[in-house]
Amino acid sequence: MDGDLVLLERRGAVALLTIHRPKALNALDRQVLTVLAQRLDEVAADRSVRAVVLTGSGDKSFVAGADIGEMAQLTPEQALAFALAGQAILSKIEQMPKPVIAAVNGYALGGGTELALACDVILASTRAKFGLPEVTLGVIPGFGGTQRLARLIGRNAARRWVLSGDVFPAEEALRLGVAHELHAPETLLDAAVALADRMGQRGPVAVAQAKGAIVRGEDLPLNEALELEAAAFAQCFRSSDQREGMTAFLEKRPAKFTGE
Ligand code: DAK
Repeated sequence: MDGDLVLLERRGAVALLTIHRPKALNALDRQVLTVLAQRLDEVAADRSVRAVVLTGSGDKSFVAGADIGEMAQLTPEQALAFALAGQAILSKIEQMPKPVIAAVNGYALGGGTELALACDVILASTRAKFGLPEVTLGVIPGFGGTQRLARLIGRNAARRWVLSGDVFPAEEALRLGVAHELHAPETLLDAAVALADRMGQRGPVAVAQAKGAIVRGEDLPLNEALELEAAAFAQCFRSSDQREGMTAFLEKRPAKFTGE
């Protein structure tokens, strides 16, 4: 069934999405992308979900890229539509008002690295491998890789990855700030769920406003980005979460946030 291509499990307030196409190392074909978009809409709309973890099925691969067999057949017009569809899904992750953590459990190549880069946090297995090998196939990264990677690690380091197509070990991703933390393969998922759970316990309105301010502010000059931050800060004061968070502190008790 199509729905099985991206499994959705609940771990308390955390939604765990697992890309499940093991015979192709979880490569992203059109069906997987369609189901992933649906799953992301589902978890975004579900108010009981406070944070999301995204991972790949099995112990070998997070996502081994866009599906090469499918891409091989594309006309230039279809390639444009494919790239735009992939970019739209990654934008869903960036614009979702909830934290999304990538648990990179193995190969994250091409579209796999690009998918992880759209997430808020990347936790990687010590066995993970990252890279943008598109130039080895005669194309360029099409799901935002040339843009998000350069913004994150600087264009100099990004050129090293993109122009060579080399595959990099998890330690290099950590050194460059692509991955936030490395974990043993057996503890990676628990660490990702624990971090997502912690983020999910914070004030949901504040978390959403903070994520939005970081993502939207990145494209703005500093003075405009600071205005955006001030507006987001003020927006928190329209929430009961703000009153609850501060009252709870003053009353020396844990806050009970509702996301209102
Ligand atoms: N697509 C389709 N099938 C894939 C795949 C992929 N990306 N990666 C692996 N598979 C399949 C293999 O074909 C194989 O299938 P069978 O032969 O068993 O039927 C199965 O998964 C197991 O793979 P291997 O036998 O190759 O396993 P190994 O352990 O030997 O090697 C590997 C693992 C990850 C090193 C190797 O599979 C590999 O190099 N895979 C390709 C990695 C790659 O190049 N990924 C980047 C894809 S390019 C754009 C939009 C998007 C993109 C670009 C442009 N526009 C529209 C402009 C994005 C591009 C990419 O992501």
